[in-house]
Amino acid sequence: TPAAQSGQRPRGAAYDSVFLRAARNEPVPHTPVWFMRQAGRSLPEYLKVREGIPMLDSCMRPDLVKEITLQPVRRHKVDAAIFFSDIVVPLKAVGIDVEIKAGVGPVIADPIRTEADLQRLRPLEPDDMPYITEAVGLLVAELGATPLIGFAGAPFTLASYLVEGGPSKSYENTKAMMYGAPELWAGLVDRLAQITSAFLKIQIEAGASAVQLFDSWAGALAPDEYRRSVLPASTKVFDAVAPYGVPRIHFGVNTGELLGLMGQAGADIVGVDWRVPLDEAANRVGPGKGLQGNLDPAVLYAPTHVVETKAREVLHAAQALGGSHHIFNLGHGVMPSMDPDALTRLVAFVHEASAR
Ligand code: 1CP
Repeated sequence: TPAAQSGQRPRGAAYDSVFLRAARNEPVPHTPVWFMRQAGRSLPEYLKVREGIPMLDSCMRPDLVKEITLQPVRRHKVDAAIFFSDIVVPLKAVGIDVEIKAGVGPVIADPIRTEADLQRLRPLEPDDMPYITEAVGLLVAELGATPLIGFAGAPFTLASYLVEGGPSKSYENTKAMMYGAPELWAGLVDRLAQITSAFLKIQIEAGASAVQLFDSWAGALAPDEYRRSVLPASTKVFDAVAPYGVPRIHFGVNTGELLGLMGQAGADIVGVDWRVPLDEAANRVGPGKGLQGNLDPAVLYAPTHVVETKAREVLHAAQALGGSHHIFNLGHGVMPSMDPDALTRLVAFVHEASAR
């Protein structure tokens, strides 16, 4: 579009929100906070509207996507909404037979293991996901000054589902391809970089004002292997959305050893799980980038005063960043069994304790 080509997007109603100001490293009245997996799973109102509707069907219904995305914003007063969808939705849009099984996760009917399999993975076209464009449009209109974060799965994490056929702990088939058939692997992550870039562009064009790339399982890789086999594809994704000028967040779990490389891929903000303190993460990521995180999600099961002590420690470590440039989050997603009220209290606490 002309806006993307000129590098200029109209400034939406959320432009001056605390979340987007912090993401741009501008002064903020308090640290912004949102949660991964805030949309769904732990909320009774979510379970109610989802009753009897398969996960991927719900992602294709703009009315439901809008309602589910708004639920945690209403309840917790978080500083940003995360779009309700899933990383495998664009794979379904290009014709991959994928289903999300309750209590399991994404399951792929015919895993991709050979060059012939790879040919089934066609590019994602801008008009392939009209339901996403519609849902984002409805949401942005309703959210007003609250920003909407769009997202996608990074090439490695998507590849792990496509090659294994479902969730995995050891990624043996994925790594067998990566080590043993490097050209096939390169072709796979290259196609996924295109699909992921196109999915992010669809969300940004429809009004999402930040994006997060989830490379949730990249922590399974040694830094050298990440640099050789994953970084080029993820870099392509960040480059593809750079012209829009929206903040780009890069997140993974168990990625302490990869934080520097994940920043290098082109992120403006690097997500940190709870295993590395934020001041140390800042050293690894280097100057000029923001950090997001990094309270251990399991802390939410402890009494309120403990949650608050631990949250204060995160805010304190973030001061190594010079005040702004920190977005408070958990080190990974909200767990289904968490008490939603503990999350609501945590949001209020972060706002209060970081007020300046
Ligand atoms: O029926 C249900 O409620 C299914 C549970 C569920 C939900 C609510 C799944 C299955 N996905 C989602 C939504 C979802 N997935 C969102 C919505 C917005 C929000 O965060 O609130 C997002 C951002 C995702 C992204 C996602 N899906 C990731 C990356 C984030 C992360 O947690 O690291 C991954 C790895 C997936 C795959 C996936 N989808 C669903 C599950 C249970 C899983 C993980 C399976 C596994 O362990 O491998």
